[in-house]
Amino acid sequence: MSRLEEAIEILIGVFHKYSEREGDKDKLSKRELKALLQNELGEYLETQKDATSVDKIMKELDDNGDGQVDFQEFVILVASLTVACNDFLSENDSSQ
Ligand SMILES: [Ca+2]
Ligand SMILES: [Ca+2]
Repeated sequence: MSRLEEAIEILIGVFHKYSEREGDKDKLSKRELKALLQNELGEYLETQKDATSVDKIMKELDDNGDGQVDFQEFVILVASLTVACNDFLSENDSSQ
């Protein structure tokens, strides 16, 4: 398996590790989302310590308005973080 394929599998695995905890096993409740953000994206999302930003992220991600974050909605967060991270790394490169 290539590294990218592996990364995709990891992404799916991480999502389900949290989505299976309660309620719908294919969707993240607010509590599940919060746990995922804190445990898996703590370095990227410092602000997650404060509960209002979990609310905000939930609202932004919940495209279909069902109060839960499904995998499709979750990958949008990952994609935008990946873009932000890439921008950050490129900026750092050019300043050297
Ligand atoms: Ca769930
Ligand atoms: Ca949703």
